[in-house]
Amino acid sequence: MTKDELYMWRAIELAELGRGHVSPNPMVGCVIVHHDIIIGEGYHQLYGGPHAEPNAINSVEDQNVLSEATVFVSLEPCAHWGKTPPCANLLVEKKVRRVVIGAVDSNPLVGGKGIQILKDAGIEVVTGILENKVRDQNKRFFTFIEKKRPYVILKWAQTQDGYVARENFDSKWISNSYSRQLVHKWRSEEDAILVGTSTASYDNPQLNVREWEGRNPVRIVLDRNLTLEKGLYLFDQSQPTICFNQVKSEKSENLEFVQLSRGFGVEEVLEDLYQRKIQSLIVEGGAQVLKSFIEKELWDEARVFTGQVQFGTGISAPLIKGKLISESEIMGDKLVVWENH
Ligand code: AOF
Ligand code: ZN
Repeated sequence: MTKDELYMWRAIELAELGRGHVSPNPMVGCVIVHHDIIIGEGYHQLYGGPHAEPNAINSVEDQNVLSEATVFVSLEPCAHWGKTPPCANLLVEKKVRRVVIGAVDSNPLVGGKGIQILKDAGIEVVTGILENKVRDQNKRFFTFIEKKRPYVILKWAQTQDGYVARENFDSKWISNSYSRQLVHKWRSEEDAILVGTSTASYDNPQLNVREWEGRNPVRIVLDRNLTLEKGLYLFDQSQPTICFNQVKSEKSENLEFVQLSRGFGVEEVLEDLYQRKIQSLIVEGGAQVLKSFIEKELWDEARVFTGQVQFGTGISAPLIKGKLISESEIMGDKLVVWENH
């Protein structure tokens, strides 16, 4: 690892402290180094609050040495007047000697303009240090900005013999309670969670975070003809819920019916969620809905549990082709994570 990578690693580590508090902004960390000693650190702590760079600059005791210092920042310093003044201007004002950047900010308000401001001021700029790490850390932000849709995570549990449910939708537990707890953690990490009509009606899921601490995602249910019973947990208004359909638009507290008029496909759903600034979505089934995301290539990650049971017959699990990211074992269940490439 080079010195630049080492300090960038620290910036990424700092950025991570913002996870869960800065969305829909990216996580960003900043380290200031003078003669090989870290003299300042900061990160973007809270959505709407100061960015990483001013926090790091303010932490430096002797502001006079900034002109000989190198600033390591995981994301390109911003060039726009947003909720705070442009960070690139701040670095120019402080006359820092060198700026090392992880990834370019794809936000059209920034997109290279921050780098240009620095270069125009005669500051030495290096980019692309641990870029993949930074992009992976902020995969939701980058997918949302670049693909104009939420980051999509598919999740399902299948039996040893490849079924996600019995023909009659009976017997919903395939994975063990530890795996299910992990799923609750995952729910707390995403903006929204989606299920189709069959899953909503047969499983009557609550789609909240019960077995973990954290905030509930927005619940999304697809019910084209509004045939779902209103007594289901999904309609109890206990957390923000959107029901996409082709019948009506109607809004009450925590429950919104949205009529999709242009079509009822995955594209239209994701388009609506993008407009609502939902950056990430976890799709929890059923098989038909999962398959439609796969068919349209509108997914980023798939997390597949294989439990220890066999059904012999039933509804087949989706088939997925992607890059294998990890394989692990959770008390007898197998968990495989795929990435779409
Ligand atoms: C930086 N440093 O630490 C972060 C940046 O609404 P604002 O003013 O907070 O601006 C948000 C945008 O600024 C966000 O979409 C992204 O492009 C950039 N985030 N930039 O220089 C930071 N968090
Ligand atoms: Zn900024």
